[in-house]
Amino acid sequence: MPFVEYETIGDIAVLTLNRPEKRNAMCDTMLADLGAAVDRAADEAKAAVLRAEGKHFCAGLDLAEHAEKSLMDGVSGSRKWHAVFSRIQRGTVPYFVALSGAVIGGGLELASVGHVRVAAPDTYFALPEGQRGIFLGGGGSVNVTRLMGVPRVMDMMLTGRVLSVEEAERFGIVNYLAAPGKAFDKAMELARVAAGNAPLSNYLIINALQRIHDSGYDEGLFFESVAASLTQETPEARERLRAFLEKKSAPISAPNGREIRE
Ligand code: 1HE
Repeated sequence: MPFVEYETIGDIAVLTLNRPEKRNAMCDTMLADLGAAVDRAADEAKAAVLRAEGKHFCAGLDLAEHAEKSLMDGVSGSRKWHAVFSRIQRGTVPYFVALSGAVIGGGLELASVGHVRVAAPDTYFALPEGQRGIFLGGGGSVNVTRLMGVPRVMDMMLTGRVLSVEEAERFGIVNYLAAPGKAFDKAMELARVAAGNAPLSNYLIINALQRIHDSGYDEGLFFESVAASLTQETPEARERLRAFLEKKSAPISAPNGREIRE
């Protein structure tokens, strides 16, 4: 059995971390299995959902395996995490991550390279690298800090602070709070919506937005204009714009259940 199961449901690839007896701690084999599943999803799906078997999403790096590694193996191991995670973050399909239980260390680094995070009420987040005598190695210095800022990551790493799901939402890690046991269903619902988007728009959303944000003001605006005109030229865009103008696609409605004032 691979440590990451792969299946497709319609256009959606579902990747399931499957090492619950070790709380889905990421060993080398599991990382390789994740990479293989990510590559399949890129070929076969229009969107992907990443979830985990068992109560906990991921307890981070497999510390038992890590404890035996040489310095050089540690560095190349970290680079392998970066390579696999980059194929999620800057790949061809958007990832919706369904979270529950512990999202610790490398587990949070993994969650942070998804594009949208949905969390059940029992989810909690920690970065105990300081207490373990190690450091982030799965891209968290770049990606977790992008989500919630360097000061909050520093606090978590220095003090062992554990974030509740509400704090994590406030800090920008969690996009959606799901009902108990419903994180996967909500992630699937969102993935189905994204799978219906024009593929080039999705590609640019996941590949261009952050790069534009990272570039200079002028370069960013220039890149945006080029990306906008590229999408506009596709037959899909023309068809979708026409459908809206001919009132064949639904208009956007106000969010359900929220008070709307005139
Ligand atoms: C593990 C790991 C692991 C569990 N590596 N084996 N991550 C951590 O510091 C988190 C460490 N784990 C925990 O704090 C707890 O396991 C949990 C809060 C996640 C879950 O607690 P619980 O009571 O449900 O499970 P448990 O009894 O602690 O663990 C069950 C088994 O999983 C046990 O093995 P067993 O053989 O005794 O049954 C644990 O040893 C094993 N296990 N977590 C190895 N992480 C790219 S750099 C990223 C750097 C980091 O990720 S640092 C954070 C590491």
